[in-house]
Amino acid sequence: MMRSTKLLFALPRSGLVKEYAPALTRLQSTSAQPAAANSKRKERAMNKAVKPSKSFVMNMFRGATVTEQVIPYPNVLTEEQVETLEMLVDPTEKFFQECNDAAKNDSLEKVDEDTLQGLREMGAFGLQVPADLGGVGLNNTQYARLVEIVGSHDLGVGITLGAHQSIGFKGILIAGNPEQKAKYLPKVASGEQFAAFALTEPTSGSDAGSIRSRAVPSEDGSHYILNGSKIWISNGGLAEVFTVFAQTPVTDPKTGTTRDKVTAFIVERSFGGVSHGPPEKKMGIKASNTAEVYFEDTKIPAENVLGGVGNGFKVAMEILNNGRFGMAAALSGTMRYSIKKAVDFATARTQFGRRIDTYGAIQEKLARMAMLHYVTESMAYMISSNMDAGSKDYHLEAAISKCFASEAAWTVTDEAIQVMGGMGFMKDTGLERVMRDLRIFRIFEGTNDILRLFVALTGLQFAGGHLRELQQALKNPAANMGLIVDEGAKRAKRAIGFTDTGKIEGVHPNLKDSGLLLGRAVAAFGASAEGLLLKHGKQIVEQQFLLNRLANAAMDLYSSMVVLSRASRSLSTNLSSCTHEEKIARVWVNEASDRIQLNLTAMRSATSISNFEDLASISKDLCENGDIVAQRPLGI
Ligand code: MYA
Repeated sequence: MMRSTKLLFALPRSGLVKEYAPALTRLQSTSAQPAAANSKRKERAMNKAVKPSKSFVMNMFRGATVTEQVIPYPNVLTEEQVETLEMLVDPTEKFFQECNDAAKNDSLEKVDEDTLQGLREMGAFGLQVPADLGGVGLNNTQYARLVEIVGSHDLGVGITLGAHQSIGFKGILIAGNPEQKAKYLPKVASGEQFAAFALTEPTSGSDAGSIRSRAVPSEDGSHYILNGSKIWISNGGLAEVFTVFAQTPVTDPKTGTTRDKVTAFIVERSFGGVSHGPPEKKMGIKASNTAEVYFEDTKIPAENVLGGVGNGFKVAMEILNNGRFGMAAALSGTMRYSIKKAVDFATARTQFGRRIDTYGAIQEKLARMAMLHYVTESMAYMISSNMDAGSKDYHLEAAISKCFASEAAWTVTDEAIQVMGGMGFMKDTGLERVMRDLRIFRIFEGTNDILRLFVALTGLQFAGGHLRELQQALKNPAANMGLIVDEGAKRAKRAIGFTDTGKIEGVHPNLKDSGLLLGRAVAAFGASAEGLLLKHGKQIVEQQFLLNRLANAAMDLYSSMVVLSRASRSLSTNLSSCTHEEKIARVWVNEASDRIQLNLTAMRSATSISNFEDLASISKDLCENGDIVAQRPLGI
């Protein structure tokens, strides 16, 4: 405390006020420049009061390492839950090896009925539905382990099952009332009826709040009439039960004004007026059904409103947040499959008189593939465990895991094909289908681009809330000395070039240096986030070149924390693979730390900023021209 106080006075309080007050005001004032309505909404959101969060990622944005959810690496399963899982893992693995043919499903563009029936018998349609409602009653961590098996064998089947339970009826599970659960969950858990999640529309993809489907209440309030159309709905041609999002008129009791807000509904095909288009022809996950779904004067009983009238956007976000870790789990299974193929090939193939796994070029590929897999798997189970432990603060982590996993699985499978050379390119090797299947994962369930913006803006909103707290505190320093001292000390240390010690408690001594690197990187990240807020104020919402880099740095920080934590646990428990994991963690954190520095520097370097301006202008030239602008070198 003595030291902090001294440092606070190194930057006199008047200096703190002088330096930060105008910028803090910029954070609160309304924007001078015109902005789209959506941006205006986001700018307003930057003013929201700050709620405390246990999320490691959220707190990184204010330069703090809050490790409650990340260290020690969580292990939530009871002995009984492990036993249940043990009873399920082998039969599931065996089923996919012996009864499912991914190549056949892909070429037939559907999952054959025998496979579906086998999955029903295994309970695969209701893995997380409580046992008393006909499901298997697994928690998120147990579910992740089974989903990993599905992902390692057949992503088309994975999406059929995932669109059904990870998003299709997940809303009923997490936001349904007891009557809704009792009525619908048994039928969907048994697989007797398929479920689907109907959000996306022709004019509403990433901008989920802009849907146009509309449900109008009847005069007596007993039902709604729904009209609208949805596109690219997984299981859309198969489902009997839909979670549908539509605009409904909502009257504000305070002002008496009525405006449209999104409401979620449980819609049965049997309600009438529900139809669908033909199965879409897709690049991958061909075995899963994707179709347009139309609602024409569909009569929905009022009791089928899910999560309250006008709360549909939040319901949609909660469903998506809740399911995203599943993608990381499934894709860590996919990576395992691709890596095994590459390793089998590399250890059997001889060229220039040596096995190719003895060459550095191949070694680097295999090692990087293993690292990407390790990070993804560590994230999946860290998040599932946090969720099982009751955390509500996992949204940013889940979004990061989805982005990371979908990019890592793409890279890993691409590199597996590269290791295998011409053999990797052959259809029979089984990687070509996986590559096609994987492409959609960077697009659906929130594109990686939109999720990066979501991570960066939500984190900045949180950091901005803390800055405003500081501003309020500075108005009454006597009453807020503690906060002012802590925050002032942090900034004063930075001002005199003093680097935080960066120590993260709980990291194994063997990985001490990596822990220090990460701690320092978090402090630098917090300073950069604050710098962005002070420089741009609420206009930061328009700075996507910067937000992207901030999100990339956030992903590197979280991935580093996760692997350090897992490897530390393995070292502490002397797991047989602990030295292998230690090497992975060390290399990952070293390299991530370099990337973080690059990204943070790019956000403030004059050259990068000028590059961003040029890039925006190059893109504008293209779009204005409607084609490539540069003349052909031959002139013809
Ligand atoms: S389904 C379709 C997927 N579609 C999307 O994911 C849509 C992406 N868009 C969005 O998420 C939102 O529109 C974004 C915000 C993020 C762009 N959690 O003004 P706002 C709150 C909690 O920023 P917008 C598919 O692909 C926010 O704080 N809250 O909103 C099938 C604010 O609150 P308040 C959130 O700019 C895939 C309010 O909302 C979140 O309009 C099939 C407004 O915020 C959030 N995330 O948009 C996959 N976002 O008002 C199958 C915003 O209080 C599964 N908010 O300030 C496969 C599984 C794996 C396999 C399994 C095998 C078994």
